[in-house]
Amino acid sequence: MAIERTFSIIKPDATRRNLTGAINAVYEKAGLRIIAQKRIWMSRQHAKKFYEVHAARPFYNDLVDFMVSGPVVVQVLEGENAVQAHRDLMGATNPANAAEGTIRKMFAESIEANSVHGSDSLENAAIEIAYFFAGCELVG
Ligand code: RTP
Ligand code: MG
Repeated sequence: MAIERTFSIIKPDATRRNLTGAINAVYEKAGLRIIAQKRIWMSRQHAKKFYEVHAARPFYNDLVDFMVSGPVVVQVLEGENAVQAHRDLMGATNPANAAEGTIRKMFAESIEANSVHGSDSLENAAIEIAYFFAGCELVG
């Protein structure tokens, strides 16, 4: 299996409840290495651009409001098959549908305030990593 890098966000509902360490422990226990990490408060402009792919969806404005409602922790995770491995650890978008043991099952508050973001493809991972990090900030 290939060693990949994926992009992750610990969302405002999780930072507010002091869950950064608990979520990072899930990643590290599963063998994903946190090779870059910073806590930021996204501007509305930054969040709107990040979620532009969802601009036509009914939840877009609420999602942007939520993502700028508090600090987030943006991260780059590295490991075997990291994109899919991370998605598997996150669980379904709606925590009501998320499998036992997944981050969203354990921690998410709602379909919107669902604690974590993860890239959905290797191609998007590269785009999202470059949107938040300079190459020199990735320390593998
Ligand atoms: P993410 O992008 O955050 O990793 O989550 P995802 O792939 O599982 O879900 P996606 O369809 O890409 O949706 C992005 C985020 O929008 C919020 N959402 N709200 N109110 C709603 O019906 C609704 N649907 C999605 C969630 O925060 C979701 O993670
Ligand atoms: Mg998504």
